[in-house]
Amino acid sequence: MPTPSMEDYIEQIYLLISNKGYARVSDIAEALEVHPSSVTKMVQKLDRESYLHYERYRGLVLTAKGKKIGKRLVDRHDLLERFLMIIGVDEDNIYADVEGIEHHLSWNSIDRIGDLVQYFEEYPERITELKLIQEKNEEETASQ
Ligand SMILES: [Mn+2]
Repeated sequence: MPTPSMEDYIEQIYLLISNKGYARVSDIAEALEVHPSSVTKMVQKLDRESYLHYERYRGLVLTAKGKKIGKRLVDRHDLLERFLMIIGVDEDNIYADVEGIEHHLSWNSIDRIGDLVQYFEEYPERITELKLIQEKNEEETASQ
């Protein structure tokens, strides 16, 4: 299994390739807010562990293994964003919070959160009920 840091790189590389068709070291460095030399080091590690290959003209190419895990990581990120959105987390906090938790949950927890998200998406009136509880709690907090 990739480490949390490897996961961040594979996730970003997968996103860049899906969105732009390629992933350059400079783009990865910018997206992850790290130094390009750190990217080069990690890319070599990911190459050694056969998540990707560096090809002279095409640049970084994910292997089948890299693509599979990359898609899973991007889907996990999206799911957790939907989850935080549904439970009413402020939009400004969502991205950073997902980045903070995504590597630290078991796939078991991710799958069960997936069920919960599906439940709320299939019964949107439950989201309205949850909102009422939130409003009540926020009013109580505000009046304390
Ligand atoms: Mn992420």
